[in-house]
Amino acid sequence: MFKFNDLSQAVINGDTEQVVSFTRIALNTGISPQEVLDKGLISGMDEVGKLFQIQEMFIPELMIAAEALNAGLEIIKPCFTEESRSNRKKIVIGTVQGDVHDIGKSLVSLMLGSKGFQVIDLGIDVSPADFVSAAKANDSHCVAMSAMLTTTMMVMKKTIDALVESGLRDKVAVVVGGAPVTREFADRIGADEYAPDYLTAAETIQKLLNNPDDVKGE
Ligand code: B12
Repeated sequence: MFKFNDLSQAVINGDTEQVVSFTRIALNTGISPQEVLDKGLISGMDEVGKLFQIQEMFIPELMIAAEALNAGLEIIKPCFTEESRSNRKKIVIGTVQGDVHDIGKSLVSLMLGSKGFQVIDLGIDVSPADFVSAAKANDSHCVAMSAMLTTTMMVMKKTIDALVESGLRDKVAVVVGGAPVTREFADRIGADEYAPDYLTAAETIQKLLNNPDDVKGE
């Protein structure tokens, strides 16, 4: 019988082989991809975060755990099929400059893709200039930024400033997220929206792009 705890523990142990095998078992048992993600993979990574905080885990182990989680994600990805191809609005997404955390950003990316958006994922350590040129080159409707460090949060503000300078700010919605980011912070730096997790992120962006009047920057 499949137990979510076994999958979480495999993430904590950084055991890629087990993560892959338990993820497959869970999906074959008929458990929804959403549950496998939330109760297995992400809850394992949450525990890793706690162990890191109390110094029972260190950077190399964190990296191995992240790799194992990503292997599970690769198996789940195809389960999030697109709801419709009608929604081809373009979203440029990335983790801001100086920041290499990509798991949360990739989950947001995945959900947006499953909602039918065209997602241009710039990866990690993305400079304000790169966000601007990608938004311009792709004629994108939204720029979504992720930051996981208090030290990199302000790069979001720099990116918004760069969008203003390039004349693009009125044309693109800006959405921000990541563990240290709050709605209050998002308002303060002039973002249009904030979301605390990947599900809310996809819903929020969908609403925002379908109701452009709600875009605060306009
Ligand atoms: C895994 C991890 C790493 C891995 C990252 C591997 C990878 N491929 O991503 C590695 C080992 C590389 C790493 C490095 C570091 N890390 Co680290 N890391 C973590 C850890 C344990 C988990 C992060 C994670 O993946 N969570 C799981 C995902 C699913 O959650 P999430 O990222 O929050 O994303 C969700 C939401 O935030 C939201 N979201 C995310 N992005 C976006 C974007 C948008 C647009 C929206 C709307 C929503 C949204 O939706 C997501 C899904 O629901 C956290 C601890 C924690 N509790 O967060 C520390 C943590 C973020 N790291 C921390 C630190 C300090 C570091 C280092 C500085 C350590 C060091 N001394 O070197 C370096 C920094 C490297 C750098 N320059 O970026 C601190 C940050 C402290 C702070 N407040 O600044 C944390 C909080 C740990 C701690 N408690 O101290 N880390």
